[in-house]
Amino acid sequence: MKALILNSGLGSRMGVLSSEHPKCMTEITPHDTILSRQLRLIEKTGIKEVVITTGYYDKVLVDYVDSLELPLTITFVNNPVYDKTNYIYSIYCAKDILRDEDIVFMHGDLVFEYSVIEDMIKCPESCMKVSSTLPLPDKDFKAVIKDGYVKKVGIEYFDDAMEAQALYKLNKEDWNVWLDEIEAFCDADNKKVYAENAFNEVSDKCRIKAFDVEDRLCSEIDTPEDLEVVAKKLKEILNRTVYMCFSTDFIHSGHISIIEKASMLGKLTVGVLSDEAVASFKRYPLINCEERKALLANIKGVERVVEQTELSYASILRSLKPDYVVHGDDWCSGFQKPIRDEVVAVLGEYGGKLVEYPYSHDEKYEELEKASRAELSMPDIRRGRIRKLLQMKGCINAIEAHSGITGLIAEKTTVLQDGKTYQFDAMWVSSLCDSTAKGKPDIELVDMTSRYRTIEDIMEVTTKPIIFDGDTGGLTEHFVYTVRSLERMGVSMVIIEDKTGLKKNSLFGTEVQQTQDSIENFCEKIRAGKRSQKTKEFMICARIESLILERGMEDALERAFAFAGAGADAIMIHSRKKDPSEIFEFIKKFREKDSETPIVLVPTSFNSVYEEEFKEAGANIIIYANQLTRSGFPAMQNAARLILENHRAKECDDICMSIKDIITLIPEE
Ligand code: SPV
Ligand code: MG
Repeated sequence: MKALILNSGLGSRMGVLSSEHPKCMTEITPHDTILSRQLRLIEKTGIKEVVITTGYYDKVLVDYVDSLELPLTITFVNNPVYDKTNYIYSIYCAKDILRDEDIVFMHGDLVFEYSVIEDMIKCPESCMKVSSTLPLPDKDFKAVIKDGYVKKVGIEYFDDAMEAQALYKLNKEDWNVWLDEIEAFCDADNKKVYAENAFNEVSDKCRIKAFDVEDRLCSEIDTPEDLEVVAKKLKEILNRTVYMCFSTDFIHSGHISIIEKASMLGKLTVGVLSDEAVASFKRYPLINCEERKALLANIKGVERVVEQTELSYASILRSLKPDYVVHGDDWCSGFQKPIRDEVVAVLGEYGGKLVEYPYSHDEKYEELEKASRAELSMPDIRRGRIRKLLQMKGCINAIEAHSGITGLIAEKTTVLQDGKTYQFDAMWVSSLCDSTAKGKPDIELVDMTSRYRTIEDIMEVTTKPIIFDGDTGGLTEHFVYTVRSLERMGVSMVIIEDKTGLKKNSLFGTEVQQTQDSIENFCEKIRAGKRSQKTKEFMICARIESLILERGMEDALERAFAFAGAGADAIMIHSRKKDPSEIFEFIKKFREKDSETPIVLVPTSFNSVYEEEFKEAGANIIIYANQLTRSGFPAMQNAARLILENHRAKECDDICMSIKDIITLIPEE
């Protein structure tokens, strides 16, 4: 597509303002002339080639355009008889480089806002700018419109007409028809009329849609009075405010291009989504919010950056009240749709507008996103994530995973509720569920090599951090090796319980023989583990079984303080009572003396408490330790039973996941 700007004329109604240069060089803002603004906006649309017809002060004009140093290929075509002809002849002079091209064609004295040219270019049909809201001018162009298409253009038409300006987007088929007629007019020496006179002869074959821009700015400047009005409106437009929000941690050309477009609408404020909000719907950001803010603040067109702390735009929009919100149209469907709907509603409260640009699925960008995800799955990046999440959120949750597929469920399950997105923060590799998946009892029978294999299976397909159930940790001499292996694999935390001998699952309580380790012994195990680890990030959590074994609150607290003193990075207190009061009592008493050490809970029995209540009480990690296993296996048993009962599989189809859902859960590499 080429742009054609007609700048041959005298512009005599401008008086002294055009006495030493062509009218298009008139200043309209402290930074722009009519022409420099037109060229900048043309360039933003992606058009690379411009044809400018010259005449009056042609050398001044050419030198001026050169001095702008714009990244455009500009061809000047001189109309040697500009003072004796109208612009129909200027076009005629340029016809050979204009034929067979889609073009945007405008008068050189036209000032418009960016969205006008942008929307006209997007229009699939040829079109001309009209306005249904402006009054019909006495002496300027009007377009006669029938069924939405322009039939005649001229100053003499008033019936069925709308105010119109010489700004066209013309597809080459229509343009060639009009250009042929222009050629015919000029060949017949009919050079003193408007190019539109030629159009009026062929409007049945050259279909131009009336493109109604209503009261958006698109005006010509003929007189100093016009200049005053347009400059004032332009100032208002340039003071408009625009808001967009980014969650990205790398900037690519797609971002640059949407920022450029957004900045054309007004002063652009970029919201940078907080780490917590990003982690809640996408993935953990590779760089933190402050760094992402710095990245975006330095992009051309961005006036300022602010932090947006929630996925919902509602509160930030109500406080900033931007004239426009800009976003890609990818949020028109899918999980972001409710957020978009809310934006539309909030903008409606004060008359703001939503501007959406087509979202481009570019393989290059998808590769970048994939690479970022891959990076997040790397041991060194993954390992420190629990500490970071604790810092960021105060209280996090984890769900059990015992295989690649349960890891993917833990990784991907997302719930959108009240404008917020919820995902699990981490995964728990439970000894109970890992053993159960292997058909074995939870008595430290599944050896470490096999447990590591489970971790590998999960890590291979996920990025979320892992908390490993280390049972008793085994002998201290063995535990130090376990710590190093887990650390090397990228596990974030191991939880070991203060029991010795043949460990049985805690939920048996006192129904089975279980031996609690001595405080001294267990403290030594913790110390040895801490000494052996190679990174600062890895965490060892000490799990206290006193309440399970009915040894009382005092014993639990004594152990908790001793284990924290021995260097434990967190304390897990366990209970198998439905009533959560002993858990709350422990938290309260522990927090009276230790406000720092994170408290971990596994609310399998005391499952009526909400996360927020645990958080308020002072807990930091909530582990849903076995729910995928406990819900999954009965479903499988049921399917197996249904097949046996019916001697075919049809009856169990309704309880089976569709193949399509399975495919989308498991991404292809
Ligand atoms: C596990 O999930 O294996 C645990 C937690 O250790 S519990 O089963 O509650 O003991
Ligand atoms: Mg266990």
